[in-house]
Amino acid sequence: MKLYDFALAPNARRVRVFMAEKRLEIPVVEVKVRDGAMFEEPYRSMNPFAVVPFLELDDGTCIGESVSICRYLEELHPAPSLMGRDPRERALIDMWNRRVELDGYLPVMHSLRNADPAFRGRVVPGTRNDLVQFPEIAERGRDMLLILLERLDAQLSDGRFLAGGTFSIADITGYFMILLADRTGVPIPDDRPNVARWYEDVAGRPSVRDSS
Ligand SMILES: N[C@@H](CCC(=O)N[C@@H](CS)C(=O)NCC(=O)O)C(=O)O
Repeated sequence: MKLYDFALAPNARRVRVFMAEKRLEIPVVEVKVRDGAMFEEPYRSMNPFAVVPFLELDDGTCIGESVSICRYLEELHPAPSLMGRDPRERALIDMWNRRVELDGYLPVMHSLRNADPAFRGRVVPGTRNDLVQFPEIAERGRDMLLILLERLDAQLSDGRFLAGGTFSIADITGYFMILLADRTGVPIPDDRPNVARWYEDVAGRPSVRDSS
């Protein structure tokens, strides 16, 4: 098995944190994303969506999508569990991970790509074209993030982690959402103390500290 990675990429870091929590060591191939290596062979055939991360199995199968890679690793190595130990836990963790990913991580990612000049011509991940950057998308991404943070602050008022008392994939997704938001100039608002406390807690985990 090999993980195709780019050290600075938040989605690749999500998988590396997941692996570190499970103490998994998988050989890593660094793809030079800034040079557009993912559009070249052999990477293009391995992952036609031209993004990292992706996981190559020993039989040549390639699995893209950070959450799908994590799902595969969780099933091979169930302990410690990061995606739930029974149907109830699995559903709740999946629910929080989806809420964070759909309502926060993706809007913020689109916000960054529509605001930062470094993403001109690269507005959609895994593409190079002349799509224009829309400031309105950047702004709406920030609006969506702030709505989500209000909801997460309420959720975190009586639990240490997003899906309750146990660290899970939802916390990993949430942590990188906050990092991306910071890059768009939106820090955690002062009136979201539970989010701030949770973020510091997650940031202090060795798996997270060592993933950069
Ligand atoms: N939904 C995919 C997104 C993967 C993605 O967007 N990866 C970024 C790095 S964080 C990438 O490879 N971008 C290539 C580009 O900028 O064109 C996942 O969760 O793995």
